[in-house]
Amino acid sequence: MDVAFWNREIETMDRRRLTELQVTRLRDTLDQALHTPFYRRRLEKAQIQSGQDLRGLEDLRTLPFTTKDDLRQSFPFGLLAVDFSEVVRLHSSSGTTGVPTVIYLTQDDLDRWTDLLARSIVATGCTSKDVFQNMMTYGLFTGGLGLHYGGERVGMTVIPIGGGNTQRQIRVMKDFKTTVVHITPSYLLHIHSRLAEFDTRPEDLSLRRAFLGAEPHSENTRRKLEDLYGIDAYNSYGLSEMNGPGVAFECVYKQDMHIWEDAYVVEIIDPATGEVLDDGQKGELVLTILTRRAMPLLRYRTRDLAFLHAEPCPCGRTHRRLSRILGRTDDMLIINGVNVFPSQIEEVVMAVPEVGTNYQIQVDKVGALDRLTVKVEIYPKMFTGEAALLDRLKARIAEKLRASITINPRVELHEPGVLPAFEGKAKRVVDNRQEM
Ligand code: DLL
Repeated sequence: MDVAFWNREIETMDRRRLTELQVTRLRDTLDQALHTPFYRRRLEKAQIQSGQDLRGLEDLRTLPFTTKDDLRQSFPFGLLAVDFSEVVRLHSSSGTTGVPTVIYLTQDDLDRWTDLLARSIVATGCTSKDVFQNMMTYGLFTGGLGLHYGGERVGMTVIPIGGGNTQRQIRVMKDFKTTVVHITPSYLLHIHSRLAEFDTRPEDLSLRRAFLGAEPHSENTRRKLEDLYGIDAYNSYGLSEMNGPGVAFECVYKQDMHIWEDAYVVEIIDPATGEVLDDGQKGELVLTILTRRAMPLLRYRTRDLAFLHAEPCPCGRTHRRLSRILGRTDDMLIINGVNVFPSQIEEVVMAVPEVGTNYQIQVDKVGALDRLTVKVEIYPKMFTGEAALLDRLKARIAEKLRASITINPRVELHEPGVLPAFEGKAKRVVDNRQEM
């Protein structure tokens, strides 16, 4: 396998030097954090008057976590560590409750973020010869602009098309022979279901790679997309609080995502107790950003559940790898007392060959009990057969789900195009219990 680097020195740095670099950057970050009212209060309580008070990385564990609520309460400027005139860009997410959180970047911050993205893109084997169609939303969301500048830095031809307008996406892919797309997995699934309508087969495209991110997806979904389009798909993880995409990205080996440890201190904690867990143990990902002066964030609780691999990757990069996101501490469904993660359901349905490109999870209250319904779209040809075949398929899917999540769901089979489609992040769970 060909392995290319954007910054070989940093990407393959031995672990001891990498830790030293983290400590130096962490000290600077603490100094910077002391410029904000929020962290000044907190760090003084922890007896930190300057970054030099930090003896080593372990000392970080003595500091309290930062949460999304802290960000909201500090809105708009409580976590800003530079003069506002130094800020060249801000990004924001409205979140489900509507209270915004905002992230600020100086020009240097932006340059360092862009570099992480260039590094990520090159790790997947892309070069300046690629034609890159960026189908993520541009704007306050970080997915669009983040990869846009990363792509330009690598020298790819960047098509800043943004999300939506499927017909135009397909036409542009054909017109400019797009070789790589950046897209949510749900939208890439959806585009496939519409190719025929626009007289296009996957072979008519020049696509070779996809960067998939911004939402959870299973290994089975990746495989499905790779098969449907004949491409390599790479998982990409990030969150606006940590700049956006470019926190962790898969390399050509596609065995989980290198998390860029020169830019982030990574911890996995037990979400209930806050205790730091070892590599290999599943828990909540906690990140400290080391490369942002405008807005430092220390020990930020992402709510994403994952684990770390420490074993070396064949590509030679020394930065540890982050597993696929297994769920979120806040997306677990409790159905008649049983804990179910939507990711478990996705894993099952996407492995069923008859299932097409869309599904939905619905939970209702029926009397005193919860009822789980899993709705899947199946390929049109399935509806031409006998009804008994459909019943058997339904039973087979229900049985596979029961084996994974231990409860019995109702399964509904639908024709393509019936369930809501998404051009950005998908919202697959409809929990009708909350409205009662
Ligand atoms: O979604 C940043 C991003 C854009 C990442 C484009 C990758 C590609 P937010 O809108 O703040 O930022 O949402 C962050 O999305 O905490 C995860 O729960 C989820 N998420 C992002 N990437 C993945 C992924 C962007 N590859 C939240 N797998 C995160 C699973 C993901 N979940």
